[in-house]
Amino acid sequence: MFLFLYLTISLGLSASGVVSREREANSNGDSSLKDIQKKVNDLWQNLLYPQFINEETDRTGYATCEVKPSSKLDADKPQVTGHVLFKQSYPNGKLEALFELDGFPTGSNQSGRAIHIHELGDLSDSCDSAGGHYNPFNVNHPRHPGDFGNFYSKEGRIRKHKLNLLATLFGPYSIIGRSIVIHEQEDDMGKGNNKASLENGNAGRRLACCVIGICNKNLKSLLFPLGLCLVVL
Ligand SMILES: [Cu+2]
Ligand SMILES: [Zn+2]
Repeated sequence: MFLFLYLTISLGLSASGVVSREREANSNGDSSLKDIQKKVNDLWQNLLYPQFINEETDRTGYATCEVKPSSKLDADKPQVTGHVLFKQSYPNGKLEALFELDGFPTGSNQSGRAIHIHELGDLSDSCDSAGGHYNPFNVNHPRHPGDFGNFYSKEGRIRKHKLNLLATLFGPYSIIGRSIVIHEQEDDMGKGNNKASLENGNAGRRLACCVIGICNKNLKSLLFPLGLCLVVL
């Protein structure tokens, strides 16, 4: 009887030991997979944009796009200038952007203006050589990562802070080196019932554009103090 009890207890104990060791092995497996994913991401990021994950920085990526008017515009069109600033913490943060644009007409009843990320950072033919919408996943407009929607100017200015954007500064789908285009007209958000609507939102001519580039943290920390967009310029 005692022998039976002894055997039962010791079998039970060793079985629970096996189970907990298995659990440990599984969680070790999960965490080592996560480690590998993180190492691959870091390696990729380090190769492409080493300054984003320099351990001495705050592991936040900053980018800027200095907007200039298209050189192809007629003289009576708005001459839009300004910048779009981006901020994103590495590796899993959502992109946020601050739009500060000037030069729109000051009258009331201004139409909305579409702003998008376009595929190419090529401004050799001004904004016209920036290509179509950046569309890495081959989807219809307005589901492109750089479809920022419509912006409305007040007294000739646009000031807008957008959070949780789909676009990213990091990895294979980074928007660094691509362009931003500010359009003359409103984006129909894919509801125009024609082919162009699902490609570009029928937003009309390109008023202004710029190429997105990595920028220095110090300037941007002035522009994004404590993550708020209190503009110092
Ligand atoms: Cu566009
Ligand atoms: Zn689009």
